[in-house]
Amino acid sequence: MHRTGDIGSAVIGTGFIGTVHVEALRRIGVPVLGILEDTPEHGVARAAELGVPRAYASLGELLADDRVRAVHVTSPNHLHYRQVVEILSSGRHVICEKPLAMTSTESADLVARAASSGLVNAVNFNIRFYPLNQHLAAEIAAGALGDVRLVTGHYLQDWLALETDWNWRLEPARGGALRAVGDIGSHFLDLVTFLTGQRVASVMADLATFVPVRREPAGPVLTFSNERATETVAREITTEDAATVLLRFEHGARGLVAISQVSHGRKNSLRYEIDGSAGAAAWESEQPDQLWIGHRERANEVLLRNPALMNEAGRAAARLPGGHVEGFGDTFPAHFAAIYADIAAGGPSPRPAYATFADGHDEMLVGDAIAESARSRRWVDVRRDGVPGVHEAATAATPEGGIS
Ligand code: SOE
Repeated sequence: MHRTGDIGSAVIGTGFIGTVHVEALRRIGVPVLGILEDTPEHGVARAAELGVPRAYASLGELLADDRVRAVHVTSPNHLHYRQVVEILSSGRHVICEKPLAMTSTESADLVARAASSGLVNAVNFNIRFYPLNQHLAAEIAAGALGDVRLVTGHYLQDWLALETDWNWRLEPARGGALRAVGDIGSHFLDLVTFLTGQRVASVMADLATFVPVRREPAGPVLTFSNERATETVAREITTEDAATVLLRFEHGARGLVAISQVSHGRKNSLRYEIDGSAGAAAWESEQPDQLWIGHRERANEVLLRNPALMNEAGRAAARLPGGHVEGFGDTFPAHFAAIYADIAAGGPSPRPAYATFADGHDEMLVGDAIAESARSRRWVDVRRDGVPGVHEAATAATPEGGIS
C-alpha cells in the first residue's frame, strides 16, 4: 500500500479539461510530474503557466520517466486508443477522458488489455461524483425509491449553437462518428446507469444536424472559447448537434433523454428525474447542491448538499460543509480520490464507484445502438455479445465517419 502523495502522475493535454485534471490532482496531494502537449514548444509554455516541473517532448519520453505511475489522457478522442495502449503496455495506471475510444472495437480491446494488466483503469465520467449523486445512488440501491420505473432528462449546452462556433469535436476524424451523444449524452447515460443500477437495453433514437455548414477558423480553438476568428473556411458538418432518445433499461424501467449542444442559454445543463414505485428524485447540474425528492403522500423535500445529512457515499465525495456550494471542479478531486485509493492499494477494487474501461466500453455499445437506430428509424437492442457495432461499420465505410 502506497500513500497517494508518493504516486507520480502525468497529464496528456492541458486544454479546458486537462487543466481541471492538473488542479484536482494537486488538491488530493498527487504530484503532477509533467505534461505532454501537441508540440514540445506548446508543452513548455503550458508547463510554465501551470507551474508543472516538466514538459515531455513525446509519449515515449513521458513513459521513460520511472517516477510516473499514473497517466491522465485528455487529448482529442482519436488519440485515446493508441495512447492508452502504450500507457498500459508500459505498466502505468490510466485515467482516460470520455468517450474512451473512437469505436467499440477499440474500446473492447482496451477493456481486455486493462483486465490482463491488473492496472487501475478509469474513464472520466466525473458527474457520478457530485456528492448528491453518490448519495442518491446509495439510496436507490437501498430501495428508497422502490422499483425504478421512469428516467427522464436532458443534457443541453449552447457552446456550438452558432455557425461560427468551432471545435475539433465537430470533425468525425478527431471526435468520432457521434458528437453530442458521445461527448455529453454519454455522461447522462453513464450517470443514470450508475444511479439506477440498470444498463440501457434498447434505444429508439433520432439525430439532427441543425447547422449543416460551419465556419472553421484558421487556428485552433479551445472548448468553450469565446474568441471569434476573422479568417474562416466553410465546412460541411455530418455529426449531430442534437439527439432525442427513447430508452428501455434492463430491469424494465423506461426513459427519455434530449441531448443538444445548440440550446441557447443552457451552458452545461444535465437534468434527470427518476420515478420509482415509492418516490422520485431530480437533480440539475447547474444547481448541483440541491436534490429534489418527490413524495405522493407528504410534502416534497429539497436536500441541500450537507455532509451531516447525506449517507456515507455522499459524505465521502463532499469536501465542504453544507451551504458552501460545491460544483463541477469539485467532482474531480472526489473522483480522483476514489481512483488513487485503488492505485495506492495496487489495483482495481471489485466494484469501484468510478467508471472503469468496462463502463466506458458499455457507453460505446449504447452509442452504436443509437447510431443504428437513427439510421434505420427503429428500436435497436444494445449488442453486448461482442459483435462489432454498426457504428463501426459506418466509420469504416465513409472516411468522414459521418451519420446524418
Ligand atoms: C464539452 O461539451 C464538455 O467539455 C464535455 O466534453 C465535458 O465532458 C463536460 O463535462 C462539459 O462539456
